Amino acid sequence: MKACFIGLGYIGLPTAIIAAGKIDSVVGVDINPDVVEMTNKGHLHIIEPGMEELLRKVIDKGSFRASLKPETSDAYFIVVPTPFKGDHEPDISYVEAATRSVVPYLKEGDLFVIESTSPVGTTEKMADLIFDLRPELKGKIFIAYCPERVLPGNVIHELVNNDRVIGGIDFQSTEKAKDFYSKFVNGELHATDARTAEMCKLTENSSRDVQIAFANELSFICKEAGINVWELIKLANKHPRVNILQPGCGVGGHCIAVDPYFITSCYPAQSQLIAKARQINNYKAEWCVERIKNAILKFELDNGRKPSVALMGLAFKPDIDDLRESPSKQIATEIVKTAMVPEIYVVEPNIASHNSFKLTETNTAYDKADIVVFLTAHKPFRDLSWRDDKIILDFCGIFKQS
Ligand code: SAJ
Repeated sequence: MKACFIGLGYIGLPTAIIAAGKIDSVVGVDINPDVVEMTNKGHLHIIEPGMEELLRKVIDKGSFRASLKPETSDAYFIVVPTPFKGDHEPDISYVEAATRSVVPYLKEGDLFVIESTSPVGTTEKMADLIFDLRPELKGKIFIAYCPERVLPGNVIHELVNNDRVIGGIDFQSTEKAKDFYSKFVNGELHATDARTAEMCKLTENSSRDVQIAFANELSFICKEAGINVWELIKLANKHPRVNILQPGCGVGGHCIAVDPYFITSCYPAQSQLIAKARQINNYKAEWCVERIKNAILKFELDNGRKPSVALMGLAFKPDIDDLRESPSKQIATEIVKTAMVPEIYVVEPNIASHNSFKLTETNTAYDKADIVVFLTAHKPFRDLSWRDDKIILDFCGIFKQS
């Protein structure tokens, strides 16, 4: 059995490596020559704990190799990005290009799977494309969609143990794809059709976005009502059937803040709640900026001098070094640019340096600043003690005092 993975990013590379631990031969394809060279030398170009050791193992075993071009295989996996074009419209041109790149290699009995997050109908579109170019393969190859659900940082465990949803363009395709994934997935493999599998991925991340928006909306209401939102949510969650998430600075990363648009751009009239949740979560960062600016103004009026400000955390969620689409970074950028204060200390304990922010160590910033703004709930911040001599804006629940 030989498998070919197109796209060696945050999902494609780990999946190819883990599959190579269980099957004879895997070729991982990427258009970036640096990625291919690095990977073949046993170096990981992404950050994922434990993955580099696994990469070296499968290279030594002879079951994994990276390449710039696809090769004749028994199964092909499309794991490339689906970015936006225009106003949050999904752009499936990478999926299409990756599909075109494997079409010449396809033969009777092969399996073709899309893993990339995709708008509903993409798998059927790619099936049409394949059969347009290779009509003799109609009914003779197996085509399915199988989204990933792993949490970055815990990929080795989740890739193997999470349940997966697998949807073929027909029953035989679903079964063939299930058979492949069963070689390295211990979680249950749930069979469905391609459109449901595509929608399932979008639904999972939209559901979380909507739930976080509810928590963020409560934070706006509680600020007006003079109620501690953290205490409110803790108490409401004592109800046996209520489970409210936590408010924060907004929603970041490359998944939850992105995938809902795949629904809203295709079904605008039917997705009012999902669209509103996106707006609320985006607005949360602006609301935080306003509150910081107001606190600076009030300090100046009360003390007759401008305050120094500490901005604690840039990553999009706690205890990681990933700043992609981070609302904390967006807030810090805006405050550094517009707040006319003598000193701003930017703190991100998970990275050594940053090209636009001068970073300060956690305790130094906490000691020196008049106003301390908690943006991301990193562990070193959670270890700090409350200080009555500071103005603390706690947007991510470090002390949960206001
Ligand atoms: N957040 C809150 N409040 C909360 C929980 C999270 O504001 O109570 C914020 C975080 O601070 C962060 C954002 O939400 O900015 C997203 O973080 P996350 O940990 O919820 O999710 P991701 O983006 O790291 O990974 C998600 C996961 N999806 C779900 O939990 C439904 C993961 O399983 C998916 O594989 C991944 O998206 C993906 O690739 O789609």
